[in-house]
Amino acid sequence: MDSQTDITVETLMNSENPEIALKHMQPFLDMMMWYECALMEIETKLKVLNNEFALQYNRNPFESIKCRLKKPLSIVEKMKRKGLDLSIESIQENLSDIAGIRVICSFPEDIYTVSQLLAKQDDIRVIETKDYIRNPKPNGYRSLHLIVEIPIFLSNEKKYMKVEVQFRTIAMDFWASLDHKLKYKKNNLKHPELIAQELKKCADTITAMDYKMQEIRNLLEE
Ligand code: 0O2
Repeated sequence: MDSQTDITVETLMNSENPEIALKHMQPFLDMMMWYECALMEIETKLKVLNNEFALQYNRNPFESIKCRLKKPLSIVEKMKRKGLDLSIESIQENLSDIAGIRVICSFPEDIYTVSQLLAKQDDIRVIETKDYIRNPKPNGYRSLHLIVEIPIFLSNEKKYMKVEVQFRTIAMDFWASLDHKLKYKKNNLKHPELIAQELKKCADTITAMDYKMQEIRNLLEE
């Protein structure tokens, strides 16, 4: 480990000398830039697929994509929660959701089509797949998560960076944003269990609707 990278993010946050803090901040800023580049790479790959589909099959495999970089404070909180050392190396090794991209599709089938097309590209390494569509979470959460590694080409090196790609339908995304509110407001609610039950029912209803709409789409395309 070189003299810069063994400075932890925590030390940086506590530093009373801004110049020293900025100097030591550089490895962290570099790392965030690498993640941002990785996001751009995946976003471009997805856009290429979308353009190709639009031209060849007259249909878009996804409706929208949203990219996000985890906030530095959330990175520190997550590392602390997991009881991990806050070095740059440890952050890269232990967190796989610093760079996140959400792909919103119209139909469940499209999720598998796009994710497979992305996963089979020869510069992508799939590290982990969590299929919460085939195996929904008990609260009703459904999405397909891929943790992938993608190379980014810097001026003098090639680096593999991890990106979490979440695929879900429009309805699943709508549901997840409401469910996200429950997670943060749970302690201030009068009847959190009741809300959770109602959300679970909604999850099941929208799933049935997603598959029904897919059936109709397939009939229309026959
Ligand atoms: P945020 O604010 O969206 O970033 P890990 O991240 O690996 O430590 P875990 O639980 O093994 O934790 O990962 P998992 O299940 O793959 O979930 C990662 C992300 O999926 C979450 O990130 C959410 O974005 C989303 N997610 C997972 N489960 C749910 C759920 O029940 N409801 C909703 N709305 N989203 C979910 P963060 O960091 O939790 O949140």
